[in-house]
Amino acid sequence: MKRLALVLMALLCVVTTVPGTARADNPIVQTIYTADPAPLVHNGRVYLYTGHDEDGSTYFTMKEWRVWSSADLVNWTDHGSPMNVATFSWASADAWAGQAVHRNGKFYWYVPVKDRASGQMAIGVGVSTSPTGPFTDAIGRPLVRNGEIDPTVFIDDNGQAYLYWGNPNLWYVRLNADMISYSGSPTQIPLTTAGFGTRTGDTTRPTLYEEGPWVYKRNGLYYNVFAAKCCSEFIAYSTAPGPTGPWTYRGTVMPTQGGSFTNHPGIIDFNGGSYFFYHNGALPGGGGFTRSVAVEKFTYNADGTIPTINMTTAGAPQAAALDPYVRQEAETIAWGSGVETEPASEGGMNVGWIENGDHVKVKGVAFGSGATSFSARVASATSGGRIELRLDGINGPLAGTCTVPGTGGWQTWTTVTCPVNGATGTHDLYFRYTGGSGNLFNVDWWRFTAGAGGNLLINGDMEGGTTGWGASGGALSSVTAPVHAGTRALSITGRTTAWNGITQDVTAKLTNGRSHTTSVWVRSQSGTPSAKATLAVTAGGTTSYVQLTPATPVSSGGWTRLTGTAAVSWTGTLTGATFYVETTAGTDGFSIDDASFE
Ligand code: FUB
Repeated sequence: MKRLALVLMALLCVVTTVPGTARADNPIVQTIYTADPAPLVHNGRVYLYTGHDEDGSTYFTMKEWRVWSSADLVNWTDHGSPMNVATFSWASADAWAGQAVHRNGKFYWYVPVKDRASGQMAIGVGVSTSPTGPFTDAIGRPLVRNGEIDPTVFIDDNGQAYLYWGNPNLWYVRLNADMISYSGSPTQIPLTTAGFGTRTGDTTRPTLYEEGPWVYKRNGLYYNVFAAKCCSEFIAYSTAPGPTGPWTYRGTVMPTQGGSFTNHPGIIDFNGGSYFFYHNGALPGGGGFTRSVAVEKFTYNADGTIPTINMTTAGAPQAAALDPYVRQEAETIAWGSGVETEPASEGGMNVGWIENGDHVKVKGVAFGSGATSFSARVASATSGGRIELRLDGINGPLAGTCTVPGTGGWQTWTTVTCPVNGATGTHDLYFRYTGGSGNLFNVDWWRFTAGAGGNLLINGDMEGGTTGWGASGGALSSVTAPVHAGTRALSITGRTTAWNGITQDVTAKLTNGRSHTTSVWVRSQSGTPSAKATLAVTAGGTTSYVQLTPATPVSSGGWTRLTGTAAVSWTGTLTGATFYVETTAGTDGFSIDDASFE
């Protein structure tokens, strides 16, 4: 992919010479070509399942699927490829358009892939306990096989799940609760012009329905958003009063645009906004077989109809600022130029193939009252180079420079740290990589350290074991799994009352009257208790309690972020202040990770 990366770098060099030019954030992945987006909201993050168009393809040459995730719709973390054609021993090729759903504490990923025995396209189902995989073949054979493609899965409010798919026809079947078998036979949805619009110029296909259905329900109305007409496709939709119809054609969602003769829809609601995912040929070298996934924010009309959505290079607005004081993956990228990613020996992915002048942009980084140092996990089989920390542009103010040494191998990791100045407030952060010729170094993760007024918690990422932390009852321990990020989290067990929590003394850190922003990730070990972060402030002989975050249900299936802003003030002499995470009721054990109190 370096060829694409180099072209991108050249393009961005041109862009950055124009003062004030808004930096595009669509397409959302620049390191490879991606297609067929299928978003899934889970535990406060958007997981995005895509295909991968091989470089220079002249057909839908697709060997693997990829997963990305984001908490803000702008900075996307690369989770690599947790499923590929070889995952399905019975499949021979064509890792085409699928969708993943969450049920029974598992993630089921339905995909079309070529069945070796019949030579026909079939629908396989991968399963994993994690949204990022790895996925295994759930049943060891096709779930359904009729030569048609593009599965979408919808679980109705009553628990009945439906699998829809098809090109040139449109099919559905009722999935059983196990999500890997079905009842009844695949049934064809009548493709009437009333239901799916009128296509002209193709007597074999009288309606607009082509492929790529995306079925969901909103406010009691069932939607089927699909790729219409060929070719080039546009995105259209139909609605129905029930999951099996009757469908009524409602018109265009996204006109034919963007330099790819296919398009493919995926729709979610996330943090109160609605988002439409699609693909186009907008990256350099892009086209019908070298596509890229993009996203736009939209608002439903009052009557539930979908407005016409146009492709933009700006993409969706950032849904939440990024916290630089917890470990961030180097492969969390708003826009990358010249770099690629690969699996890292310490887990996850790393950014690699870094050459002089390459850069990565991370958008909307909330430095708050200021960072004092920057650390990064790096490796270099050559003699390393430098990471320049620039604000708001590749040539923006330099907040620090970290020197990366040779470490003896591309996966031989060490942590480098350098001082930081002038990083306050919220900025787009540019990592500008410099050095000699050829590949310089790899980066696995990074983190800033706050000065006074930054993260007031010691060991907020829990990587230092239980250092700084205590428990108000129960047993506190440092655990290696599950973790939210990094290699350690804190766990409390043996709680006998709801206020038994994980605590840290912050008496020396408080300033009377200051407002504090809190963020902490929580996961229960059983049940779904509501958790909250609280500050107990003892002053003038009395103790008062400041609720730092709203009480939020947490589950054992994944991590939930508690976040909030609260002012802290007191009267008299401050004698004690304790930050703690507890539950509102019950005694379920829970874990916390990546906490900041700023
Ligand atoms: O990506 C391969 C095929 O192209 C998909 O299955 C279709 O939806 C179209 O996007």
